[in-house]
Amino acid sequence: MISLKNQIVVITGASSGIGSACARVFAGAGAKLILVARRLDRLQQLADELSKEFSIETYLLQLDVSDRHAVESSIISLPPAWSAIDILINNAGLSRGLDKLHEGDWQNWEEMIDTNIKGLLYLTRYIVPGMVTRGRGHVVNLGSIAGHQTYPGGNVYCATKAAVKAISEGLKQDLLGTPIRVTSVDPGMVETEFSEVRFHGDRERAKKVYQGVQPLTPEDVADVIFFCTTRSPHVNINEVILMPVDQASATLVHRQT
Ligand code: NDP
Ligand code: 8X3
Repeated sequence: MISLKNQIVVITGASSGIGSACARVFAGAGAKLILVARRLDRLQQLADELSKEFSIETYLLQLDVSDRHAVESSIISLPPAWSAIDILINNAGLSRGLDKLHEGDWQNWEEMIDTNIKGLLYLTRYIVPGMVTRGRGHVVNLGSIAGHQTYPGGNVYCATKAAVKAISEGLKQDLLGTPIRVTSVDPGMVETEFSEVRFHGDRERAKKVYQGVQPLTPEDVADVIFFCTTRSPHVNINEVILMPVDQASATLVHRQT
């Protein structure tokens, strides 16, 4: 297992769910964290907790990952002490709606495509060249079971996660001959703010998604990401699919009644 002490780790979508859980796990290992999200108050609160509990350094980036110019200027203007990024966790993402495609809302589509695909591409494009120059680095992309199996109403969200799968495979191929590692971590059902965001703040509808099921926790996913990033440098874990014991596919879920 390699040490993450003082490694610089960028976590997008660190203000909630899987991203926040990753921040805790990597902080516990002594990493220096660049925390990215739009909600700065949440990042600040997390950073305060982490610096008290683990005495680690954090750098906060209030950033919309779908804004290419903002991503470019944020990465270019990182202070020298923060610019040699070792690990990029492309986690920021969201689903919007569960409408049939022919009845769908184009604003929902654009938000998902802009965040889940373009945002991930922008971070990758502006961070990976430095990794190649320094001869070290690891990119972890948050895919999903939704990138492997399309489910009714999932249409565009599933397409964005299928894109993440293709981008992860493509990046791995393009980085062949360098020591940079690429991993796609593809969870099934994880209880976070994900469903609340999907249903535009409808908490009751969001709660029903997890009713009668023991879903994964964000910590379960962070644990897998930590495992992938701490293997010996010659080992690349390309793809991990994890789901709750109560889930067998994107649509087949066992619920206690
Ligand atoms: P949450 O809604 O809890 O967290 C999503 C995070 O993404 C938030 O921190 C949010 O921060 C950030 N984010 C969203 N849009 C943007 C943006 N434009 N710019 C910057 N940050 C953004 O959901 P999860 O933790 O569940 O989701 C994390 C990832 O895991 C996503 O990519 C999701 O698709 C994936 N995933 C989730 C599963 C689940 O069942 N929960 C299963 C499989 C994959 P803020 O709003 O402050 O910007
Ligand atoms: C999130 C999991 O199955 O709700 O990617 O799409 S699912």
